[in-house]
Formats: sequence, C-alpha cells, structure tokens
Amino acid sequence: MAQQKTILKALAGETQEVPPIWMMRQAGRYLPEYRATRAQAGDFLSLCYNPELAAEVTLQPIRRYGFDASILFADILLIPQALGADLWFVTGEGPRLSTITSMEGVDALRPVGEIDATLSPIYETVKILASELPKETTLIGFAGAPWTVATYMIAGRGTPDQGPAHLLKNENPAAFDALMAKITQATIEYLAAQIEAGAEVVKLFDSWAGSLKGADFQRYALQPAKEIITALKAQYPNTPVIAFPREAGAGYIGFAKATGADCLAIDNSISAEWAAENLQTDGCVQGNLASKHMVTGGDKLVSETKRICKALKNGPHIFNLGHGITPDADPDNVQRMIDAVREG
Ligand code: 1CP
Repeated sequence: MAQQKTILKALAGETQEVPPIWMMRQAGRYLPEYRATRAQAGDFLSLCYNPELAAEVTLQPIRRYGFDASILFADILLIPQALGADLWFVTGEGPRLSTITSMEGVDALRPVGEIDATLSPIYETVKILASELPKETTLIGFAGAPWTVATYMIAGRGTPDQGPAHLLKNENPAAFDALMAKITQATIEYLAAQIEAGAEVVKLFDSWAGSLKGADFQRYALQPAKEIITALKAQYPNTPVIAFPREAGAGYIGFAKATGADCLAIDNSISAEWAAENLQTDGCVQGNLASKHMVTGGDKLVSETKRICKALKNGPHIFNLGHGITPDADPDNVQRMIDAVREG
C-alpha cells in the first residue's frame, strides 16, 4: 500500500500529529549490543562488508527502540575505497586514506563502472534488511556528498577546516573538479544500486558543507546534490531523497527546491523556529536536537525535544538529532527522547 509508513508520509509532505523518529548513527558504539557485534566482526570495515552482521547492527536499534526508520550500516568512505583509495581506521582516532593531490591521482582511480566489485556486500545488506525489517519501518540508504567525500580523499583523514581540500580546489581546480565529477558519478551508481536492492529513501550527507562559502557553496554543495538527485529521480521518481548540507546556515534556504530534495536534514546551529519559517515552507524538515543531550539527559533533553516538536508541528517533520549520536551517550536518554516526542 502506498505511503502507509510514517516516514514516507512525512517525506511526501504530510503533517502528522506525532512526528516519526530516527537518529543519525543510531547503530553505534553507545549500544552494548553494537560493541559486541563489532568485536565479533573484528574491526569496523569488516563489519561494514559483512552483510549478516551489518544487517544485525542495523536492526539492533530498531529492536531496542522501535525507531520509524532504519539506516543502512555502512560508511561514506566506502566509495573512496571502491574507487581504489586505501582506507583504514585508527582506533580512537578515525579514518585514514591514501591522499589525492593531483590530476595523476584522480586518473589513477578505478572507473566508476567497477565500484560494484567492492560494494556488492553493501547491496546484500540492503536486501537482507528489506526482508527483515518490521513492515512499518522505512529503510534508508545513504552516501556522502561529493564535497565531503573529496575532503577525506584529499586530506587522507578528517580535518577541522577541510584545509587540504580548499587548497586543491583553489590551486588545481582542474584536478579538484575531475575528482568531484568522479565521486558524483560513483555516488549516483551507488545510490541507484541501493534503491534497486530495496532502499526506500536515500540520504546524502554533506557533513562539511558549512566550510563552503558563497559561490563555492553553490558550485560544490548545491550543484552536485542537484546532479545526483536529478539522475536518481529520472530513474526512481518515487524514491524520496533527504539532503544534509550540514551547517549551511542561510544556504539551507531554497536548497531543497533547487536540488529536488524531498527533505532537508538540519544541524543544531539553526533554530527549529527559524527552520519552520524558512525551510519547512518548501517541504519536510528533519533534525535539530543537539547530540550532547543524549549524554547529559535530564529535564533539558525533554524540554528541548518538546520545543523542537512544537516549532515544527505545523508542517512535515521527522524527529532526529542535528548530528550523529556520540559513543558516550546514555542509551536510556534515547528512550527519554522518544517518550518525549510520542507524549506530545
Ligand atoms: O568505531 C566504530 O565502530 C566506527 C564508528 C563509525 C560508525 C558507527 C564510523 C567511522 N562510521 C559509522 C557508521 C556510519 N557512518 C553510518 C551508519 C548508519 C548510522 O547512522 O547509524 C553513517 C550514516 C555514517 C556516515 C559518515 N561517516 C559521515 C557522515 C555523517 C556524519 O557523521 O557527519 C562521515 C563524515 C563519516 C566518516 C567517518 N566514519 C567513521 C568516523 C568516526 C567518521 C568521521 C571521521 C572524522 O571526520 O573524523
């Protein structure tokens, strides 16, 4: 039956009395059952490429909390790896990749047509989830947006200011543009394959969009999102897309309309009241609760949760955090947040 799931209703523009809920990084280290399965897999990448165990960790927060959506367990850095970059994770520090600093580096990457050789286990995970999720739960696939993925491919790691990527963009725009074009094509392929495997919604994470200013924001955040969404909508017109140009500030205004996204995910640097006035007029809005409340809890968690629900209650809304839940979060606070949303 069409549009019975609460998440799909919100994405179609419906205003609901109680907003549906999911949480960025809902499968993750704050959950003891995740840590156990990750230990069983060996390391993080082995977990991503093991369809049974990746499906298991995706299902864990659904079993524990009954979220309305589940997000595929994988990572945005699998695309660079599929394109031929070396990728590894340093415990306690984060990802490391071989770096790209020239046109030769871009030319040495694998053709986009070859990414499925690496990524097929991910599509297998999606297939398992499509058959095992409760019928009311929506399955979200995802990828990193080209700028954010490029920042890691150029620097070889997470960076506070994305300095190396800005440098390549400014000093060797031909190489930078070639890299962006390659990631854009790979992302279209990757998300299309996730949809074919059973993803009902896809989300594009542009975690570092906030460091692109003015014309750069238009060119490297908005345009690639538009290109990806246009290509996906041509093949899958009924699959909703969520865009997350994190910390875009005023750049959020008009972003959904300009790119064709069905929903804007918002961080916590803007207010829900501002989002209601400036963004929700164009469609569904998701996000905004600061992740720190999942660590600190208490009355403030409940009052902030209710404030966000109230501010966004007159339009399509999916309750979520402004960024991923952190490993030091208390699993009981997640339940408190869900109760606060559902109590109204
Ligand atoms: O140690 C562990 O178990 C690994 C921690 C972890 C997890 C749980 C990483 C490493 N990635 C993930 C899963 C993940 N990553 C998901 C799964 C689904 C879910 O939300 O539950 C998703 C959607 C991502 C997306 C992702 N990975 C982003 C975009 C969203 C965001 O958080 O801004 C980014 C930037 C990454 C890169 C990455 N992967 C992992 C880490 C620690 C990072 C950030 C690195 C950094 O910048 O320092």
